Amino acid sequence: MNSPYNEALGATLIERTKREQIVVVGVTLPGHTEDDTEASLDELQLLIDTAGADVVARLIQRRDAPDHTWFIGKGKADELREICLAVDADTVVFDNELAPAQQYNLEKLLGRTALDRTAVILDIFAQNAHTLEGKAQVELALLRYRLPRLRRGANARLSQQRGGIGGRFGAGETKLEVDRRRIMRRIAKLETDLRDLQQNRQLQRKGRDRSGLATVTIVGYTNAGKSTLLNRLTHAGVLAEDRLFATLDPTTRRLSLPGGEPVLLTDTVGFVRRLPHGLVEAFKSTLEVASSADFLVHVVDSAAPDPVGQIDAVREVLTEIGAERVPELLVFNKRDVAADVADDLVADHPGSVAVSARTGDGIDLFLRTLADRLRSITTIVELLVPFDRGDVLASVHREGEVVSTVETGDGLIVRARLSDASAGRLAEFVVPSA
Ligand SMILES: Nc1nc2c(ncn2[C@@H]2O[C@H](COP(=O)(O)OP(=O)(O)OP(=O)(O)O)[C@@H](O)[C@H]2O)c(=O)[nH]1
Ligand SMILES: [Mg+2]
Repeated sequence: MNSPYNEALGATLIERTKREQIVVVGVTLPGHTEDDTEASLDELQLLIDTAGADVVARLIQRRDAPDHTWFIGKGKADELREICLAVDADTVVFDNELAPAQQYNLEKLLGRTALDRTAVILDIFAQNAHTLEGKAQVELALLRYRLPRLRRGANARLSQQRGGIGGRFGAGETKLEVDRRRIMRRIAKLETDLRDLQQNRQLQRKGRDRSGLATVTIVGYTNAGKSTLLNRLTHAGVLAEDRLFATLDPTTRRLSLPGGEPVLLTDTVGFVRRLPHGLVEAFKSTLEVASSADFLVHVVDSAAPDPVGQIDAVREVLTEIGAERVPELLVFNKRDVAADVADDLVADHPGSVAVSARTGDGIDLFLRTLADRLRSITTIVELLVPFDRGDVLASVHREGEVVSTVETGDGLIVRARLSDASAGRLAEFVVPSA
């Protein structure tokens, strides 16, 4: 397509991209290096790209503590204003979390929307939510983010500039009290809806537990290849793409492990550094598939700039959702493009495996390892089964592995490897261990 030639100017005008133009700001606080800040800004840039906007400039400042009013120093804030004018930016995004007052002050000074990383992540989640529950969870997180940021009469230029992430998240102008009440009502409604959905799911899960299958949840940093792995193992047909937070809603498939015992494998939402707390809170019911799982498969992108940092970030979120005690198998993925790194990581993390979910390399070993690990986490319990309870004996055989049986006068003493869930269901027959 030809660019339009402008007679009056005597120049060919290159059409400006329609995407929102963004300046990103990072602050290096004590305990961090400039490299940390750069890496974090790289990731923020990826997040912004995923949200559908372009980063046109970055600014970094080292500080002992955030400034109360501007987060960055006043001089730096003025510099930021100059940069915004020079590149004609629409929006400024801080990598650090801004307090509502800082956000407001910056918007007034800059004459443009000022946002933080949290807003960008919320925006991506909002674009990717598809199910009823996913949408409700995202909306809840959005409203909780917006509530303390409502302001009366923000400046005029801001209310004109709309659209893009800035338009969706800027402080903006509002009929304060009306909006506040409306938002609070909506939050209460969403909380009730989500509780209902969650109860529904718990009923379903109880039904699933009766199947006696172990539950395995795939967790990991966003874009690590979780969905690709689920697809490789079960032909689930889950959307996998080079995009952050492609998956928000859990998908569960049955997977047969070598040795025969099937498990239920679930793929779910990915994690990222500094995942907004409000989002984790809102996604509690979705994230429950991790905390209630018998076992976690933790997928790591070996080709990422800092795989170990990603592992730490994932473990932080796992702790936040109460899943830190669930046993985990580390899987270093994308071995096809980062063989050396993947192999080094395996050497550093005993018991882990390296795979390529894309090519299938290492998948056999992964499945055997998973089967072994699952066997070892199920405990051996002793049950006293009355002779007339053939049904109980049958479920022990179906759900676990019978190690030995001995006949006594009262019934059959059965020693079996059972998952905690199965042992719990058969509690009335379990002989308490001394
Ligand atoms: N080279 C290579 N690329 C892979 C491999 N596994 C996944 N990918 C690519 O990595 C990108 C992310 O894969 P997904 O499976 O969507 O990752 P995910 O962990 O589900 O990501 P989210 O759902 O967005 O958190 C896609 O472009 C995949 O094709 C692999 O083994 N090797
Ligand atoms: Mg996915």
